[in-house]
Amino acid sequence: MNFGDIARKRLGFLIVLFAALALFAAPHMAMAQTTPEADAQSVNVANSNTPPPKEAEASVTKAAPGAAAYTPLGPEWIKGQPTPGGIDFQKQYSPTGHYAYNMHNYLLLPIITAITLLVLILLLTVIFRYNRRMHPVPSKTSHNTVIEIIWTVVPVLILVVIAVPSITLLSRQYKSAPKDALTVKVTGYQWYWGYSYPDNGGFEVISHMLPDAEAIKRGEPPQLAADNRMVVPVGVPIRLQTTGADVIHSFSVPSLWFKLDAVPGRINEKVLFVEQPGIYYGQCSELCGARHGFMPIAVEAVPMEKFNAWIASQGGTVKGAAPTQPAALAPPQEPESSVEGAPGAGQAPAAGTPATSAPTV
Ligand SMILES: [Cu+2]
Repeated sequence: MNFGDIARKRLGFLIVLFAALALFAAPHMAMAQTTPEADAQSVNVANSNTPPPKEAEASVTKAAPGAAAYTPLGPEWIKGQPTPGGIDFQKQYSPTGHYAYNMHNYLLLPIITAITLLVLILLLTVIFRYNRRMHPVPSKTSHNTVIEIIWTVVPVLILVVIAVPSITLLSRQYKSAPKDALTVKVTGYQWYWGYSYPDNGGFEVISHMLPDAEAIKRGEPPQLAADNRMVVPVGVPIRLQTTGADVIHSFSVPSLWFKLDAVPGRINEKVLFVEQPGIYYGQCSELCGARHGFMPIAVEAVPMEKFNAWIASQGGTVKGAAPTQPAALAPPQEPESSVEGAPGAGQAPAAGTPATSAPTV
């Protein structure tokens, strides 16, 4: 080996090293580029130290005359949201979520780790023990019945061990809702969400992303907070139906282990079950156009009495109660947000749109 060979090898090694460093550093650099304001936001949200917004200010629902009082949950109730630098699943707040989370962390991860380590050890053994220098005369062995049976049976057993909880999880996710479950219909629009309540008079709540400044003012995470949340009762199965008004969207809330496509011309259905009162954030998870990144989902889970009060504040009818006069229904909401500066419906993002920072598609 002459000097040129060695130099070339060293150079190759250095290039690989720099590439690896660059790959590792890139996400950190990107994070460092966020504005101090954005950093302050995440700190605020993480600590929830910001004073809760005035209830009247946060309330964007127009209460029907004589309706029971309803106030939206404050930021201290935020439970399902991404955390800076997080690599794990979000904390789960539904039975299916717990099951899937445990299966991932206590079954799949250990198996993956063990297999990876085993393969690594085998590779290193081959590289260092059976190279030409250490082991000049190679073995001529071509069969070993015991080893062949082991490396066939053991993977089969591993797959069976994975298959049982995996199929259980699948069937749990597709379990249909009980007959008396409350139905909530989610419609994806370009680019906002509509939540309608067919069991409660059929009114529809239109939900837009809050402008960043307004979200921070309310102590909520920017780009995840919405002007009108999807309010649901806690501790009961909800028959959530999704459909798309224009293109395919996807209704996804990670902390509730829920993701369902919203497809034009058809209804998809899945059970949503929220264990604890709180606010859970999600996002549209199907590329749906220019403002795909700006149609967050905010689910507010509240006890049944509070949910009924909310229904009343929307002019809807409480399930099982005597229907009120149709005239009492609140007028259908405009697709435009009631919050000043919130992105309106159907507008493509223009340069210098005040409400948003750079899209992260
Ligand atoms: Cu969408």
